[in-house]
Amino acid sequence: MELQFKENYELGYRYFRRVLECLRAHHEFFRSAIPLVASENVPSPAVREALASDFGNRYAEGYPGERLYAGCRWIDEVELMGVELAKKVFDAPFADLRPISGVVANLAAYTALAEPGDVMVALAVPHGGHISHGKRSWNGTAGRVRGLEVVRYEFDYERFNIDVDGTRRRLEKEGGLRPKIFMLGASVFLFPHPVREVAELASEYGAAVVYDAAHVAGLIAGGVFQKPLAEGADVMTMSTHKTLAGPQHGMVVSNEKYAEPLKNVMFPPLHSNHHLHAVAGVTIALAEALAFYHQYARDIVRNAKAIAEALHEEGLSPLYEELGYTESHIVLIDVSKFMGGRDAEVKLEEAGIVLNRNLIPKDYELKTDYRNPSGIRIGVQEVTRLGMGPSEMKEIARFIARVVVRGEDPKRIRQEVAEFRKDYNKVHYAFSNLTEAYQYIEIR
Ligand code: DSN
Repeated sequence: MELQFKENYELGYRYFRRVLECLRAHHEFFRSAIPLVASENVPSPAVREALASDFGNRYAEGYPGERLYAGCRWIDEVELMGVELAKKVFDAPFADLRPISGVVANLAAYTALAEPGDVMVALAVPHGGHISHGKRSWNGTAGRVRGLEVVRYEFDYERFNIDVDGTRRRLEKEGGLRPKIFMLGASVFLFPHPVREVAELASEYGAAVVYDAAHVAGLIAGGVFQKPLAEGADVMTMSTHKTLAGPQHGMVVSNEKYAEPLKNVMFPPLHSNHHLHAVAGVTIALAEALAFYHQYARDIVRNAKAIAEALHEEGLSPLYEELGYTESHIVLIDVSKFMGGRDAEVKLEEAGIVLNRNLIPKDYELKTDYRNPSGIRIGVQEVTRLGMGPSEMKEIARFIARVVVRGEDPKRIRQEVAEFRKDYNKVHYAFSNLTEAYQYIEIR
């Protein structure tokens, strides 16, 4: 028995050490890499402090001020500040910070606004829609978990946007469909969605408009994208860690009409506890948004356009040049002249450049395997937060072209990427940035 205890201790200790080694290695990698994944960001040191706080060890079921737990005095105060800030930043009558992710925020909207079997119109995943908007046969959350019947919007490839008239015609032609929700928002989100037109179509069916702002929440907060609620959306869902650089969490804001239904599904149906350390982190991120995002959001879009232009000059093919490439943080690039999107992703990671492969419009006709699509997706929100501007976008474009266009050995570029990154290790657009962006913090 003694021997068994000793063996278990040693085995446990080996795992313990290895986890900590992996954490440290991850930090080292990101400290010296170029992070271009469009759905990520680096939060401020204050957000990281909130994540490490004791809020993360407590329970606070219910809405702030109506808790079913003791010990929530400061938790309540923080969450109520978060609600106030979210209402102000997104100009919304109602806000709820309890969804623990963007997917759960969408699930809350589906649950509050529709019943299983109801119809929802959403972008297909290959058109940029998120998996949580997906239909049952694709294992999407809306179909598989909430039992919604998901039908897709018609899509205009020329404008990379929703074709509202085409969708109207198809709904009329198919007859009998009475959508309850028109979903907007996407994971590949280059240009603002036609919210007004979709809201008009939705009103013909008495349906609600939900706008998934996960990718563009920070841009909306900074006033450079579109204002979905003012343009006719009823509910706006989001995750809180992409262009809005908070911790991984979710949020819902809405007009008055849907406040009670949303509040009622957050607890008890969808959450017991709602990750209070993350709520504190979101509240800090919203305070930073209020103070800094008018500039941050502008800088993001300026950098996205700059990197697209620079990639074009380096011989790559960023899409939608005639539309100015993008109005968001995302650029979509066809790399098929040189290699598949998967190979580009792998080789670039070897060089220390982290981004995603992505389907691009021509893949729909070619029926390309989604595992090796023709494109890559870039997001510049994180490098912008590290203080980079248009001249750094040119340097990044050159690194990418050396790997993808000129076929240089990525391992030889890795060191140069690390050198380039040395000067960009502070988080900008934050109240306090004494700790480096990817600094590993030991509190054992
Ligand atoms: N799947 C993420 C993205 O990359 O867009 C969002 O959840």
